[in-house]
Amino acid sequence: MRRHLAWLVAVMGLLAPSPVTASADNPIVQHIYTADPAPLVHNGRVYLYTGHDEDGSTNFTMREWRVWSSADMVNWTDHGSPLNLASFSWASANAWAGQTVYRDGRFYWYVPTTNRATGRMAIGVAVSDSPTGPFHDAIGRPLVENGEIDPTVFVDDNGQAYLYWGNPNLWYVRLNADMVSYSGGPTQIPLTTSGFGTRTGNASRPTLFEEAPWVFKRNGLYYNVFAARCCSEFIAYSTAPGPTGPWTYRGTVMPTQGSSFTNHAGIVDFKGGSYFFYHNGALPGGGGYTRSVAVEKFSYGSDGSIPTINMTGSGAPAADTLNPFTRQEAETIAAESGIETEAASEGGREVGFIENGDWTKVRSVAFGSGPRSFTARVASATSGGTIELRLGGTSGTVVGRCTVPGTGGWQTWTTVSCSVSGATGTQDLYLRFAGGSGYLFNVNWWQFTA
Ligand code: FUB
Repeated sequence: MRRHLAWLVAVMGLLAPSPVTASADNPIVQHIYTADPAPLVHNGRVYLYTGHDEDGSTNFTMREWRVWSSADMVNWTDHGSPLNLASFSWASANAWAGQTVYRDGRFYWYVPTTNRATGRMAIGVAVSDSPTGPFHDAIGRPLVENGEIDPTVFVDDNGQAYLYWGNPNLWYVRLNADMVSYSGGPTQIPLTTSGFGTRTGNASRPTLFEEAPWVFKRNGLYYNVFAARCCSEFIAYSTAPGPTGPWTYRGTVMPTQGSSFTNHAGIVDFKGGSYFFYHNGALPGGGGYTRSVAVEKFSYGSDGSIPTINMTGSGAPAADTLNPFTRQEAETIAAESGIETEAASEGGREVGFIENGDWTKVRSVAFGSGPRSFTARVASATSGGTIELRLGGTSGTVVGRCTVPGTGGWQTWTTVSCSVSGATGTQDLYLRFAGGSGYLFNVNWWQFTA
């Protein structure tokens, strides 16, 4: 998807106090449309599992799931798509809202998708030894199927895991320790107005619960954060003393905002902060079927309550700094304009489809007393161009210029270096790409030298 961010910067500037940086960092993924965020914290990183609204989607056209990760909540690495409809031999359409959980060294990704044989939505489960995949269908058939959607999985302190899902109802099953089978049958959680709020004007749905449950436990209290009312949805929550209830409605988390008629929440604690993930239609061309994932930081009340959280263009503050003296993937990005990512022949992904004036931004880069040189892994089937290293903005101070030659192919990689001066302290770094017309070059990774 080719797009430019001037419009986004202007619009998001209206939603939030003007950030110090020169661009909006929410939505956190800006080169494709994403939806239905499900964060997972593991070994000092937050992994973010999302859906992918295809360009031009007009009715939840979604064929694959995507993975992103971050060590600081602002710079997100694109890990591509390790799971798609073809991963499930029985699935025919609708790669909708899932969640990944970790247990005993493996990652289990629960997803709703259409069962070709029945034409109904079913819940599948994929498994991997790595949070970024590859994932494969764990059982070769739906784990559970009743035409309802949006699985969330929670493992209680005693090891009992629960799979919840539903729209229009709310169901759970007790998962076995293998995470790919369950004991007992699906059980319905009573949708009472005391438990899930009161909806008016819809006799068949008297409570606010619509879809997208997100169940977790904090300080002994069980939370169910869900998409409420339709449409447009808002995010609400209920709490309970146990994993199956009884639930008490606690109110709004995120009001209806952001030009998508759905919303979908995911919540984690990370590096001392609490973070609320959601989606909206904030990117150019965005809307109800072309959504984008965003994040806000928040604090629980002393009574465990979740405050009202509004969508912003600035997003979360950095939870950490980024070390430029270790190899950084070019596809680790806080904001961008014009670029895309694709698989690199050397492994991982690269930033590609770069044209003159495109850029990527990396936030909170800890330069310390200042690097002396910059190295990048690059390839170009044309005559290359220049990587401009700028501080604070796309027209900020240039601290280095690296020439990228033609290498004879888009996957013919070479390493280029250039000197750097004037980059000290912790600053936002912009890699601005310059050259002639057409595609210039690809970048796999970069690194500064002290
Ligand atoms: O993304 C498809 C569907 O839209 C999800 O399953 C729902 O939660 C809503 O976000």
